[in-house]
Amino acid sequence: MSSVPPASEQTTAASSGSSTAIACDIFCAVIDNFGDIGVCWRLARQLASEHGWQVRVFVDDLHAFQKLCPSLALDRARQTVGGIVVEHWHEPAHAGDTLEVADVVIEAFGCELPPIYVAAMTERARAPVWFNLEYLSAEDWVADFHLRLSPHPRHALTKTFFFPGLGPGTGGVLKERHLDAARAAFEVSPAAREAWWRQTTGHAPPPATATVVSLFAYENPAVDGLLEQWRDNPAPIVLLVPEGRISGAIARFFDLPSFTGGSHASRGNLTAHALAFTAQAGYDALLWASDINFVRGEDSFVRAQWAAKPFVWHIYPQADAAHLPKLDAALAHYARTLPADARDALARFWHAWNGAGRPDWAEFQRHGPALQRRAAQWAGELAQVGDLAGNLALFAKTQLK
Ligand code: TRH
Repeated sequence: MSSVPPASEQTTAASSGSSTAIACDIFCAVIDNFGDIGVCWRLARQLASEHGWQVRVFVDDLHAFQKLCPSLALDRARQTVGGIVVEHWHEPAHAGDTLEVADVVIEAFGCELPPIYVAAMTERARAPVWFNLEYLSAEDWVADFHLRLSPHPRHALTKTFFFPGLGPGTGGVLKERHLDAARAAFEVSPAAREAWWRQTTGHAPPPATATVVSLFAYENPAVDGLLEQWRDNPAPIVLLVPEGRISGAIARFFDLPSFTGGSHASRGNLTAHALAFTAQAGYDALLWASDINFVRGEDSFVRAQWAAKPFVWHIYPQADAAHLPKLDAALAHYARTLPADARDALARFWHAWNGAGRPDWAEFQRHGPALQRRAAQWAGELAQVGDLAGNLALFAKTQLK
């Protein structure tokens, strides 16, 4: 499956809540951070709002979820948020208060479904469409494994592997239908920009001579050298740091006890604002308001690509450096048509940010115009692979016919 489903296949949102709507259960075990629930929640919202599916999310960590979705109650076993049912999946065997099996079952990132739920799946008149939604990887093998089937060893059930990816033949990545229009509206509106800066940082937008950088990253020893380079940069740098794992290093640089939301600091040509963690829907505006985005993990990495600005990826580190081929695979797509010198500079910077070398900001900036052009072009190329939710919904519908 390599293209966006035609509009006629997609526009079923009006059926939301009706008894004919496709029911979908998404199971999400949070390993760490926000990406597991971040991806599941974005997918859930899109399947509900754009495809009219009745979605239920089982998630085992409501605290992580609440950071992305502040209206979530921590003490409720079952609640409805924005039309989506959220079940606190509090033990591996738990499968909801009432054991209903959906038409489509998505097991995210290899989490194991409750055995009682799998048993109930076998009793359904028609077996549900069962997906194992994998982590995103830009590696070439992904297209070969996308949509491969895995028959259950004991039951008459088949699981389909659904692989997100950046290239043709993969499941693509999540992209809401309204996203480009929302970004364009933000970018052409000085009033929206002004309001965003005042609300998010408490300050007016910086002058056009400043380079605005958003910084969402894991702990990273390379940040100290980068902060020094920003401090000594000939033109102003405005740094926007959502509070999190890198905040301690920023605080140390500025000799502050902490750098939590609402903190500000300056040194030389560097001004930094700490931002409170926003609800998920608000994160895109941070990327749109910035000139260069440092992102991490999976979901913010994807959002940076749709923001069409140059970005630097702090990939989720894995044992035995298993993440490094994934980093290079992403670079191979993203940097494909860049002139050789800009491509090398980008690769050096990404590698340095991921532990190999020292990031050279001046070199990165020198290639700014080429990187900006490529970022915009790449967003167009990536869109050709199709939106993951649309691709998944289309495949599920063909199975349910
Ligand atoms: O939090 P992450 O590091 O998640 C990671 C990855 O998903 C990784 O692949 C996975 O193996 C690991 O978790 C367990 O980064 P990611 O994927 O970017 O998720 C962050 C989410 O947080 C994303 O949905 C954007 C959201 N977010 C907000 O909602 N508000 C904010 O202020 C910020 C900074 C992020």
